[in-house]
This record gives sequence, structure tokens and C-alpha cells, in this order.
Amino acid sequence: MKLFYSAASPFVRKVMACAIARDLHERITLVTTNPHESPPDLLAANPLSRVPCLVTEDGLALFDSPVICEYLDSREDGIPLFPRTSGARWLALRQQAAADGIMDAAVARRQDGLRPQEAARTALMARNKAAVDRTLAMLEADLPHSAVDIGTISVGCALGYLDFRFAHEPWRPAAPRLAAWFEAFGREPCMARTAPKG
Ligand SMILES: N[C@@H](CCC(=O)N[C@@H](CS)C(=O)NCC(=O)O)C(=O)O
Repeated sequence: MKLFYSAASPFVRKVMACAIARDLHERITLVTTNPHESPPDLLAANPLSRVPCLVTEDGLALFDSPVICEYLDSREDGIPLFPRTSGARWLALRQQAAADGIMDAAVARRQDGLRPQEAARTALMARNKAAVDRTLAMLEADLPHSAVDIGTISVGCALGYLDFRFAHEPWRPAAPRLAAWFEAFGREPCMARTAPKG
């Protein structure tokens, strides 16, 4: 398998954490890609010009991260990352959606923050920050469990990205229980081995 990859992307981290949890990571060749430059080989696989994008051994190009993670979960045997029983399944999928929303908002703020500021952009950045803050409050109230699944991996990647790109905006004081959960969950091999660097 081939993964169009950007080291700083929290969505790529989520995919790699799932690959490690499913013991599939050694079958993945990483192709370092800058999606903002729209390289032709990425566009041929993903017309949205986004990473992560996984090309399977059959040549099928898959995006975005929820689809790739579910594909990895369908390969081989192992404890499912997408729980099958309805209660656990909907909780994990809601956590994934919440975490993906945090990552979307935080990545957009990061990109906007690198550009010259103007009123509309500043308002959009404030809106994205409020979305992140509200979703953190939801996760603080409705704490993830300790098992490794698509929900907890996604939440771990979202919180890791906030630390990576927004270390100057500490989130822990408002979410101390979530902070304790994150510290413990960060010791899972799939999280420890994919922690953002640099
Ligand atoms: N919903 C997508 C989001 C992926 C995404 O936003 N990737 C960013 C990098 S972190 C990207 O490729 N951005 C390039 C662009 O939007 O043009 C997923 O879950 O994979």
C-alpha cells in the first residue's frame, strides 16, 4: 500500500495510528507530499488534493481518513477499531466526528494564521476556535474510555495536534479530566509511535 503523507497532518497520524494498531504499518510505503502544491500524482489519486490518501495493493485510491481507517480495520483479523455492537459503535463514531471537527477547525486556523490578517479571516479563526473549545468541553464532560478504537485514536490525534500547533493556548486547565485521559492514552504504542515531532 502507498500513503500520500505529510508528517505534520493529524489526519495522517490518525491513519498511521490505526495502521500500527492493526499491525499493517510495515506494508505501507510513505510518499511525502505537500497537498498545497497539488502534485500530479496526488491529484490522480485524490482530486481534492488532500492527504491522507491511501492507494491499496489493488490500486484503489481511498480518502478521506475515516474511509482509510475503516479500510485498514477491514484487513486481517484483530480487535476491531470500529466496534460492531451498536452502543460502542455510535460512541466511537461520534468521538471520531468530534475529533475530526477539532482537527478541521485547528488546521484551518493554523493555515489562516500564516496569512495576512483581515476582519473576515479573523472572524473565521475565532469561529473555529470556539468550535474547538466547545468540543473539548463536550469531551471533558463525556470522557473517552481507555480502549483503542477509532474514537479514542481520533481524539488522541486531535489533542496531540492542539499541543503541536497551539501550545501557546493551553487547553488542559479547562479540561483536566480529558488531560489525564490524554496523558494515559498517549502511552498506547500506536499513539506514542506517531507523536508529532519538530
Ligand atoms: N477530512 C479529511 C481532512 C484532510 C485534510 O484536511 N488534510 C489536510 C492536511 S492536514 C490537507 O491535505 N490540506 C490540503 C488542502 O486542503 O488543500 C480527512 O479526514 O482526511
